[in-house]
Amino acid sequence: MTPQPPIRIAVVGHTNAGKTSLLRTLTRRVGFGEVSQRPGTTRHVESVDLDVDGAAAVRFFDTPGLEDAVAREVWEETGIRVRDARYVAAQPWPFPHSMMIGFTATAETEDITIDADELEDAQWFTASELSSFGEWEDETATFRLPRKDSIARALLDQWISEQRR
Ligand SMILES: Nc1nc2c(ncn2[C@@H]2O[C@H](COP(=O)(O)OP(=O)(O)OP(=O)(O)O)[C@@H](O)[C@H]2O)c(=O)[nH]1
Ligand SMILES: [Mg+2]
Repeated sequence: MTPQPPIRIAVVGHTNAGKTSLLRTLTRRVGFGEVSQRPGTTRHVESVDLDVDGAAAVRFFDTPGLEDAVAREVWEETGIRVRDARYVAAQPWPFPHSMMIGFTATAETEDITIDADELEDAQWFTASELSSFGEWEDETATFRLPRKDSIARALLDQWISEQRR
């Protein structure tokens, strides 16, 4: 019988939640990856197999914590350094196997250098500037807010109300 390829499972979650430790336990490989009390320990995706009868039945992928992924993506796509990434909410996304995950973070630098393959534009706006943007449906507006049912809008609305306090 031809061996079946292993089931592939990625372990994704907050930093320092015990992702690498979980995989060490599940696969009984005490030397897998690096475990520490510090956040941001796992820096790259790394796989580890769960063997059954000498063949890999499940291939797990350990991943960097979401907070690190946020900081790396913001840096790669805008050239801005951010810290204190904090999870706010998540939303299923209608493409297969996807989920939008919303974070806030504090910028440490302000200069923007966009990655033109990923972003069309990036700019800074104050809360009052954002409040004057048109609604998503208003095609006459120069700048429009995201749809009301989107996570992008929820993040913006939350941030605007915090700035007004
Ligand atoms: N009390 C307790 N501590 C745990 C458990 N699992 C992991 N830890 C501890 O939590 C800390 C983080 O564990 P890691 O496995 O490095 O967590 P991680 O999610 O891979 O972290 P990053 O790679 O930094 O995102 C370590 O000090 C672990 O010893 C658990 O089930 N209970
Ligand atoms: Mg880890």
